Order: sequence, then C-alpha cells, then structure tokens
Amino acid sequence: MKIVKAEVFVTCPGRNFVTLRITTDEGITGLGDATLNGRELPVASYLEDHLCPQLIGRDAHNIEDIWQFFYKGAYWRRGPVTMSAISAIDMALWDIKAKAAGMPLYQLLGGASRSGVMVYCHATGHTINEALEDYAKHKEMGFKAIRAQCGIPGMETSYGLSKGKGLAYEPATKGHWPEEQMWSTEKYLDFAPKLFDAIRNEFGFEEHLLHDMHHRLTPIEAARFGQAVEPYRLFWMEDPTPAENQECFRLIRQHTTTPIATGEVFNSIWDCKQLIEEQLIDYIRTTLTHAGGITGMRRIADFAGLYQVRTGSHGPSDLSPVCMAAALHFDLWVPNFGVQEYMGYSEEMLEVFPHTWTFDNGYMHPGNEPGIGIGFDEELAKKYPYDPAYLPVARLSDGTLWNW
Ligand code: CS2
Ligand code: MG
Repeated sequence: MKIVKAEVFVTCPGRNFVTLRITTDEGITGLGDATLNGRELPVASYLEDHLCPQLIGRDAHNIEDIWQFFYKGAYWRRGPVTMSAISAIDMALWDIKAKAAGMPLYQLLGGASRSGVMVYCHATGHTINEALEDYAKHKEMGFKAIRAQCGIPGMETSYGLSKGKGLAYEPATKGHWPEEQMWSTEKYLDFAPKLFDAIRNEFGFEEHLLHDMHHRLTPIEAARFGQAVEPYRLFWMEDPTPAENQECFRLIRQHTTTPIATGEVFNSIWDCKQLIEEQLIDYIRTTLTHAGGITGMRRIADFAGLYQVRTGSHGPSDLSPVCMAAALHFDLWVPNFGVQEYMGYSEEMLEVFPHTWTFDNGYMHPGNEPGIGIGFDEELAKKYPYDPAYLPVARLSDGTLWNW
C-alpha cells in the first residue's frame, strides 16, 4: 500500500493545530497531530518542505522503517520540531494500518487492558472558593481524578488560571509577543498547601487530587513542597522542577513520598532514561504528539514498566483532538497505565475534528471504528486560519526571567 499524498493543514478553531493527512493508493487516509504550541509553523514547514516529499511512494505499512528513516536519516536527532513531525507521521500511519486491518487501533496494539481510560480534568479558580466551586462541578460530572490550581494572593496571575471568572483557561495570547507574568516562589510555597487543605476538608479523599507546579521550583523547594502536602495525599505533583538535569530529582525524592510526574516537554526516551531507571519519578507524562507517536511512546512505556513507572500523558487542548483520539487507544492498551489528562475541547474544535470517543463517569473510551476514530473537516478548517499566539513568560519581581 503506497503513500500517494501527504498534506499539512494549520487551522485555528480557537487554538492553532497542525494536522497531517496521509493518503494511500488504496484510498485510505490517516491523520496525525503535529501541534507544538507557539511554534506551529516550523513543524508545518519541517513536514511540508522536508518529510512529506520523502514519504511519497513508500509502503505505508512500514511504520518502523519510516520512523527510523526520519529519526536517523536526518542526521540531526531529537528536538521538539523534528519529533513532532515524526510523531504526526507515525500517528497517521498507525491510523492507516488500523483502518486497513478493519480494527480500532487499540486492537492492533494488543487489545484492551481495561474497560475505560481514567482521565483527569482541571479545576481552577482565582481564589480557593472559586476553585472549590469548580472542583464540585467536575466531581458532579463524574471525574475520578481532578487537578486543582488557584490564584496566589499577592500575585496578579499564576499558572493554570483563566483570564477571568467563567472563561476557559487559555494561557497563550494572540499576537507576536508573549505576555510577561510575575512569579514569586515564596508566596506560592506559603499559600498552595491551603488549597489542598480546603479541598480535602470539603470533599474528602474520594477523588485523586493532582497539582501542576509547572517547572517553577528548585529541587530543594520542591522537596519542601512535597513534604508539606503529604497529609493531602496527592496523586502527583507535576513538574516540580525543570528536568533537563535529570539527577536533580534525586534530591526531591530523598525528602518526600509525594508522587512525582514529569515529561510533558520531553521528546524522546533519552529525556526520561535516568528518571525512570533510578525510579526518580512515578508517572511519565510524554505524549504521542511530541515523543515519537505510538512507536516512540510504546518504547518509553515498556521501559517505564520495568521500573513500575506508569503513564500519565499530557492532554491539554493545545494538543489537537487527533492526539487525544490516538492517546485513548494507547491508554486503553498500555499495561502500565496511570491516568490521562483531558482538558476538553470547544465546540468549534470538535466540529473541525469529529470524533468517536466517549466519556462516561470519569472514564473515556476511544470507540470501535477502524483506525483512531477521528476525522478532519478540511472545508470548515479553512474558516479558521492560523492566528499567531504565544505562551507567556514568567519573571521574578526584580525582572529576572524565570520558568513559566
Ligand atoms: C500543562 C499545559 O496540561 C498541562 O499540564 O502544563 O497546560 C502546558 O502549559 C501547555 O500544554 C503548554 O502548551
Ligand atoms: Mg503540566
């Protein structure tokens, strides 16, 4: 089955998404997500200018060889742009293979290991009370795992907050310049435990409670945070510190039993190697869109399984519904599954990407259509052209650039 066409679409039904569509001589098409928030166009160009022409004429069934060809064959290995492009190709080819086999993708991977995929949602508020209201709303919807974030007194904004009460969370700002936000670790460390205290007092321990620190603490500060929140038994603390230096997680680990999740910005198994091998983390958050598609993620998950590290894939709505659809197949199969992030999508987004997944009482299922169960409405997508937007940056009160 030969590849005859590979097309790239950039569309913005609320957020910019990069979509790859591969077509074969048998008329089967596959979709892949190549979205890299705030850096969409280089990935689109990497695909269009370099990889797509080299796909034409290849056997669509040779997924592994095509992955290796673009990984080793570029000479320049890894990196978010390269890996997002390879990921999209990989996802689209698995979609095609599953359609050709007449099976939902999870069947090709080895079948379902569970009846549904536990997903976690976001509860957020500018104050603790607002966060409690949002938590109650999500609990009511049936979520079994809830991430909680809230505003910190003395800081105008913080990670994970919407731009106003009742508005959907959207960190990026339109235009060509990132918003600059102020960050104070001291204020955060003093206040954040109060949020978990309020949640556990109000709702008890029934739901899994998660929290994202978004890379902002140093290792010793993260250790102090982990220790302070132990009584609230978090499911995980996410990205406590930047992870380029993997061994710095040792220091956090020595001080706290609060489980650790990291990896949403990783793009290969090498970024996770030491963290997994030394059991410095509990959940690996790599995603299909950035870490090499099904082929890359399967390798990471199997490796993690040796060390009892479970998956907890990144799933914000700046990864397209194509990624979410494929992720649900992966999650339904992967033996060492932990949880899947699910922020949800706007109506406009879901109209451009019609899907077969379902949500029931906190668990999602990818559906049983052949392939990954996602479509792309090319005509509708044209109504939403690329609209530049950038993630914010964070600075300390003296102006020093920090980790957003
Ligand atoms: C995140 C994201 O979902 C998460 O855990 O940390 O919100 C992240 O900030 C965005 O995906 C960046 O594009
Ligand atoms: Mg995160």
